[in-house]
Amino acid sequence: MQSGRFFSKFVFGLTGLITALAPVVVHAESIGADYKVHRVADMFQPLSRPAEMIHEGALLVLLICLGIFSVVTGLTIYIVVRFRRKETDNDQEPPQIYGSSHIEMAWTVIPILITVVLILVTSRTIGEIQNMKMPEDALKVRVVGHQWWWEIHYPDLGVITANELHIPVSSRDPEKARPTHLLLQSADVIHSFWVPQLAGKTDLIPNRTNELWLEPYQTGVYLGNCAEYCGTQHANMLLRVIVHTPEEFERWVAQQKAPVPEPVTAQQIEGKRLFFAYSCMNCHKIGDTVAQGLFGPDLTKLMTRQTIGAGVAPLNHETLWRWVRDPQDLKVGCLMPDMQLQKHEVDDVVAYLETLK
Ligand code: HEC
Ligand SMILES: [Cu+2]
Repeated sequence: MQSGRFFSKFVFGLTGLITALAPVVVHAESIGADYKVHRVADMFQPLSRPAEMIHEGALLVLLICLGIFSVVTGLTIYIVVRFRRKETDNDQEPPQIYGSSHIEMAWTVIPILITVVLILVTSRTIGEIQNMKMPEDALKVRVVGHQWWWEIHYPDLGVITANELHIPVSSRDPEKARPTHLLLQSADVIHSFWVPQLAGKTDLIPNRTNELWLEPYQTGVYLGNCAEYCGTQHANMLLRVIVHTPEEFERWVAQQKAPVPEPVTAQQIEGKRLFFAYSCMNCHKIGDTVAQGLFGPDLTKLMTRQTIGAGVAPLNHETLWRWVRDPQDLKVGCLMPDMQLQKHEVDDVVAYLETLK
C-alpha cells in the first residue's frame, strides 16, 4: 500500500498539486449547505467503497507492471552498456543460438502465469463489486441516459430530476452505511455512467438494466461524465453527484416534493401561459400540470439545479435566458429546437421558469 501510494503520487503529482492548490467550495443556495467540489476527478483518490475496491486491484496490477517494466528496462540498459562496441572487437558476428527450449519455455510460461494472476485479481474485484448484496433499505435510483442528458428517478421517494444526482453520504462503519443502488437504463443509444471517485464505469444500454452502487465517505460535489461516445454533444453530457449529510438529504427530498408555487406577477403568469401555448409542454414535465412531456428534462424544480444543459453552463438568469432564446446557442446540436420566441416572450417564459423551485 505504501509503495503504491508513492507510485500514484509520482504519476499523478501534477493532478494532486492542482487539487491541493484549488480547494473550491460552492454555495448551493437552494440547499443551504457549503460543499467542496471534488474538481479533479482523480481516480487515485477514491472516496467511495466500490471505487476503493477497484483502486486496490488497480494498484496491484500497476505494481506488477512496474516490476515487468523495471526488469525489461534494466536488462536492456545492462545489455546496451555491457555489450557495446569495443576497440578490441573483431567485427565478426557473435555465435547465434537457435531453438533453446529452456529459454522459449521460460518466456512462454512466465508471461502466461503473470496474465493469469492479472485475470484473477481483476475478476475477483469485479465479482466482489457486482455480487454485493444491496440491503433492503438502500436508496434506489433509476438513471436513464438520453442524448445528451441524464434523467433521474427516485421511485420510492416520488422525485424526478435531471443531470444532478443527490444522495446521502455513507460511512465505513457498516452500522451507518447508506449505499445508493443505481438502476441504469438508456432511452436511445449506449451511454456510460462514470464518476471516477465514486465507482467504476457502467454502461447504460437500451433494453437492458445495469446496476451500480455508490457508497461515498465524504460529502461534496463529485464530477463525472458520460464515458461512451453517444453523438455530437457527448462531451457536454456531464454529471454531478451531490453527496449530502443525512439531514441535508432529507431537506433536499422535502424541497423536491413540495408543491410548485403558483406564479404571482403578471410577467410570470404570462410566461406560464406562453410555456403552455408553445409546445414546451410536449417535451417537458412540470409537477402535476398538463405539462407531462418526457422527451426533455423534468423542469418541476429546475431552479434547484446548479447547472443547465447537463453541465454545459452554470444555471443563472443569463444562461437560462440564452437557453430559452435558442438552446442551439449554448449547446449546438442538442435535441431541443430553437423555439423562435420573441425577446419579450423569452423574458416572460424565463420569469415563469424562475418560479420553479
Ligand atoms: C422537441 C422537444 C422540446 C421542446 C419542444 C422544448 N424542449 Fe426544452 N429541452 C429539450 C431537451 C431534449 C432538453 C435537454 C437538452 C440537453 O441538455 O442536451 C431540453 C432542455 C431544456 C431546459 C434545460 C433543463 C436543464 O435542466 O438543463 C430548459 C430550461 C428547457 N428545455 C425549456 C424549454 C422551454 C421553455 C421550451 C418551450 C419554449 C422548451 N424547452 C421546448 C426538449 C424540448
Ligand atoms: Cu452519452
